[in-house]
Amino acid sequence: MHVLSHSDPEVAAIIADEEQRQVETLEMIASENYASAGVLEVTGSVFTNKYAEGYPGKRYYAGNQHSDRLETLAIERAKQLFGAEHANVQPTSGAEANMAAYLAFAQPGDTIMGLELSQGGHLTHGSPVNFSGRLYNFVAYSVDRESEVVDMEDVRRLAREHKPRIIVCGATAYPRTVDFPAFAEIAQETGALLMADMSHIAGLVAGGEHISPVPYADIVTTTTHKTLRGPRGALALCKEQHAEALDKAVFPGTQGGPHLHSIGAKAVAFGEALAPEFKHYARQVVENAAALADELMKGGLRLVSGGTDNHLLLADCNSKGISGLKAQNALQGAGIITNRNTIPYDERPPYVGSGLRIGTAALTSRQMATDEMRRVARWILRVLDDPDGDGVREGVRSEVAEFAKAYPVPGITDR
Ligand code: DSN
Repeated sequence: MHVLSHSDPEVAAIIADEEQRQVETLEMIASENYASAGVLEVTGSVFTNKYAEGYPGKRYYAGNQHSDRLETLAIERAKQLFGAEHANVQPTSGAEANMAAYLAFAQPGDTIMGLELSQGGHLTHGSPVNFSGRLYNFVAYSVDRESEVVDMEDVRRLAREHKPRIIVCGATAYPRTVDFPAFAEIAQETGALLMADMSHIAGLVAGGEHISPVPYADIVTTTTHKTLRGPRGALALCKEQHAEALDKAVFPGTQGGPHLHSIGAKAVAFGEALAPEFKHYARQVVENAAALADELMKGGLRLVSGGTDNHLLLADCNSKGISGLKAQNALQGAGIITNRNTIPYDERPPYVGSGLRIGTAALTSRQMATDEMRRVARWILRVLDDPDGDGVREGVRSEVAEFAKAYPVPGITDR
């Protein structure tokens, strides 16, 4: 911030405060991570200045010889990382990637199936307050009441009954493996296209810790900043036969000029994820989530579906007699940053929720391993067992701040 601290000290001070917050607290929001110094450098590069509507070799503006090199590099790395036939690296967010996928393969009013939002689905998978639910006829499938795992028989029954144009699989608050082969079988049987939104698990897929949707789905969308640890943005992958429809749906269908600074940062992140160390990272994320889950359950916190297969867990705060909102706020007071969520068949409204979503991707980027996760779990339990206790919260907060400072933060402490 050496330039900004002179030219705009007000903004520089806010950024400095945020850096300090990110160093001194434990970031456990399942969709967040720490981008590397390299990713941040490209995000702040001169490519932010350039317009490049179109695609490499076919732009609507001059001066794009280096933009073409950058975007082509990002495309090639994305294809290599996920073994995909075609990649579009222009979507600026997961919502826009999903919008482009629907635009490419469905007409307004067509039927699409997705996981119920309150059970772990995403806003863009058919919520009535989102463009998806307003433009398309979404039919929601559910998780089983007992196991709290996606009920594939429910998916099959609904797909046979409603004959959707697209079946969307993937979730935003779902701790279990997504059964892509089973979804593909149902899509094939009912004549639907299969779309996998792997936003949460993309880093695990890249690292070999979750089955890849790429061989099974017609189209795969993902954000690039969650477990994949890249810049804010998204990516869409598909089979070659769908490439033209997808590209047209991204530009000019839903977006204008591509964000080349983000596309360059995606190229860096894909390069990082192609390196052998990323496999260790992905493995550690999953091991950390399992250790955290084990210690929390030992302390009497019920977890939806009884545990986790991936990077996140969804705690049922009713088991501690409090709401998700109360748990989130108490933990924030103790320097542990999570987010409240609904749990399947929740009786509380979404703004309050009974659940707490907790992820391990960001702490694993700080080199924390299973011993640290068990320690963090014990802090979480101390706070949730006495959410109104100021002394407990303050005590945990100072222990957490002291502990957290000892661990490096990519993009902050290495710059
Ligand atoms: N809000 C993101 C998440 O936290 O999972 C998804 O859009």
